[in-house]
Amino acid sequence: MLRIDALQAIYPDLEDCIVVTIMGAVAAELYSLGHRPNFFYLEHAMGLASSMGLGIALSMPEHQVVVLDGDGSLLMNLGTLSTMARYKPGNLLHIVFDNESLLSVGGFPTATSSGTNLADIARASGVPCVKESGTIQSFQVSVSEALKSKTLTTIVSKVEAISPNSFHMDLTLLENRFQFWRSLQVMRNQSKTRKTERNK
Ligand SMILES: Cc1ncc(C[n+]2csc(CCOP(=O)(O)OP(=O)(O)O)c2C)c(N)n1
Repeated sequence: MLRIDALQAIYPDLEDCIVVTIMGAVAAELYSLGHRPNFFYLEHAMGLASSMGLGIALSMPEHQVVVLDGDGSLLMNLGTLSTMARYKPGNLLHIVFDNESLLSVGGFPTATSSGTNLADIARASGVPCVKESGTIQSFQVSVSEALKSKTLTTIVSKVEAISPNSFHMDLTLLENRFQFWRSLQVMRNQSKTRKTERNK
């Protein structure tokens, strides 16, 4: 399975979600499908996309957050699984694309290529719903079920270690940062207005 095909299959589901990705290949692929102000591509801070997604999910419980992670990044911050499991935000979906490699920096093999099972680690960490998928169809179904379930879910999806045609993104980190922050503000204000309307 190619990660770009998996992303394309779930792209419509992501449109209204708050999306945080790791840097490199997955960021470039999502960007190539169409950037949105509610997408943040976390540069430099390898391993921390899930931590950032957790913080947003906890502070914006009425909004769905999706984190697009990688095996190398998750292996650098395995404690994130225990922390996510401790707080269990039902509005957080954690997707791990496991290509068994540090693809974005040349393709060095990671521990998942020699037996480490990230789904098992997520289960043992206490993540309430953990799924594994190796086909586009099962991936799409898992994502759509997770988004409906209101249960913290980690989906580990094996993908081929194939780089995007281009890593170019015509968006600087700072521009992305301010645009994303404003987009979260708009979402927050909209839900405040809806709450006020309901209470009238
Ligand atoms: C602390 C830190 N170490 C190393 C890097 C360099 N680096 C950037 S992306 C990357 C690989 C990420 O691997 P993975 O999460 O498996 O995603 P993939 O590139 O395979 O899609 C590395 C090592 C970094 N940005 N920060």
